[in-house]
Amino acid sequence: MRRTTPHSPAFLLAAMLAAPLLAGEIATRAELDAILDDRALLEDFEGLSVHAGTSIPCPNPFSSLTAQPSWGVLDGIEYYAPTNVLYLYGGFLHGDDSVILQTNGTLEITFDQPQRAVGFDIANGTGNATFGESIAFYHNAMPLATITRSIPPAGDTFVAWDEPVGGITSIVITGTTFSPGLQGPIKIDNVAWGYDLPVCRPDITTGAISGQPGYLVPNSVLNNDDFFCFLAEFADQNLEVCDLTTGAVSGQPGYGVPNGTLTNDDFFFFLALFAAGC
Ligand SMILES: [Ca+2]
Ligand SMILES: [Ca+2]
Ligand SMILES: [Ca+2]
Repeated sequence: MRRTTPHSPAFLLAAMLAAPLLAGEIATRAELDAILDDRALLEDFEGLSVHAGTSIPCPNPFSSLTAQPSWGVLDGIEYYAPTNVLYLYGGFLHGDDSVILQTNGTLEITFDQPQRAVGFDIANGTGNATFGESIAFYHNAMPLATITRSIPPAGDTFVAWDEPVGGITSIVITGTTFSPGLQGPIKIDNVAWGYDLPVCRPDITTGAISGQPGYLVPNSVLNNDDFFCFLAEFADQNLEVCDLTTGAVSGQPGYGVPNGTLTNDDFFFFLALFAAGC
């Protein structure tokens, strides 16, 4: 069957250049929940009872693989403190008793799969010191964003990031100011994630010729065949492959969420995926 290419090379180049920036901070837990939808996983660290004001050291790194099964730690995520002890602390969050994961200096969170969006609470359990924290999000070695927060005594803050293209693979939280020369405590709780993205989303095929073996079978290689395969499937109105988003504007509702129709927005979204590489 003869295929038509819907766009000229000049159009494709223009589309590449017009591809929007592809990520944004999520302001509220309600917004994060809306993105994660029914895939949401929530780690509240309540699997172990910890008396208020006391702490229990945990394995470091801490994950479902290293924790006692009875602690009920969720799969797919690891917490690691590279310079200090990691422990579960019986503290307060939003004014209520809560078990909180705590360390000093630096805390690294790593996911088994790239995540569309991730968020969590950071608490300040002290009565008199303001915490300064920096929260850096990564896709593998590539920095995505760094958010800094000042958290007043006995307060808490919510931090979340949306990375629809490529996803978040790790987070590094650093206590920046507590007292001179001392990196501050890091206390996190209610970590939410669960929207796995394929490791290489724009890798959709092995070859570009419909009907050949390997067509629409990803091969862990991203090249022009994937691009031309997308074009062909787009021309054929293949929703399963090509419906990637509702709109083309990062941060708007529906960004990165399929909506059952194919428009230029889906095409731009794929271009952004392709340009981002793997
Ligand atoms: Ca908790
Ligand atoms: Ca491929
Ligand atoms: Ca669409």
